[in-house]
Amino acid sequence: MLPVALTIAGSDPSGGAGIQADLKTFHQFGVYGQAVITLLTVQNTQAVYQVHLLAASLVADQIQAVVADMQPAATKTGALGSAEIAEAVAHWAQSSAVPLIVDPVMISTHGVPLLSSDARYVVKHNLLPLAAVVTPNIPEAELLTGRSIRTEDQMIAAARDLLELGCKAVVIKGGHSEGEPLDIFHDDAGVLRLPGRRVQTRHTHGTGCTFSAAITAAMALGASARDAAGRAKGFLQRAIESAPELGGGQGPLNHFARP
Ligand code: PXL
Repeated sequence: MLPVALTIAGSDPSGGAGIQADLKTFHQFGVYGQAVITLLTVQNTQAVYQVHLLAASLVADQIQAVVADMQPAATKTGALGSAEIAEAVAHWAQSSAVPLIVDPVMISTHGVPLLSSDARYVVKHNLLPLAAVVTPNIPEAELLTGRSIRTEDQMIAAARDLLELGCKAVVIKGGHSEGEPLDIFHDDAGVLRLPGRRVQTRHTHGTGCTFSAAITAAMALGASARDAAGRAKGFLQRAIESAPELGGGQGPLNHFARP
């Protein structure tokens, strides 16, 4: 049977981030994608011009409609916008038995907020405890833990703080650090270092969405969180290295990269 994965996230009409990146990534991994929209952005590779949140009830209704008909094998969340939407998603996730990957998206590539501060509280206390994997970048991990993160030891300490909230695994993405990027995977079996190679490029739009979508797809195919994180890391490296150089700003990755 074709595995199904569900993304609950914002729309990026330029196709590089949000649900569009998630669906392309699911497809590239051979997984059928369902997509529930939480918010609409008006953006291209150069700027975000508008953000419109959907009503929380409309998000909840979309989820009910698709999962009642086709059970996903894994689910991910991206930009959630408001506390009401985050609560609706967490409420549903409590009754879902499949792995939940939470990408705690807070700002867009261009620095526009995609999560209010009261919604951040809901994500931290209602959604993270339900997650199989949480994938913050360094600024997001700093906001979620209140720690300043500069070193590998600080990344590990932040990952431990997040594990204490109840999630099963954490990947702190090191792309925002100086030098060669190092991601830290941490679960109850310990730390797995995921080193990468820094690519000198401006085409990094949608890296976080694509990474968490790749983890979700790999888990829908039956991989453990640990194996899924390793596979996602390889896919991301190749997708950044072969980015198609589209658009006049921060362009998309190559979603045709080898999974
Ligand atoms: O990568 C974070 C992100 C998530 N969701 C949407 C986005 C972005 C970044 O631009 O546009 C809709």
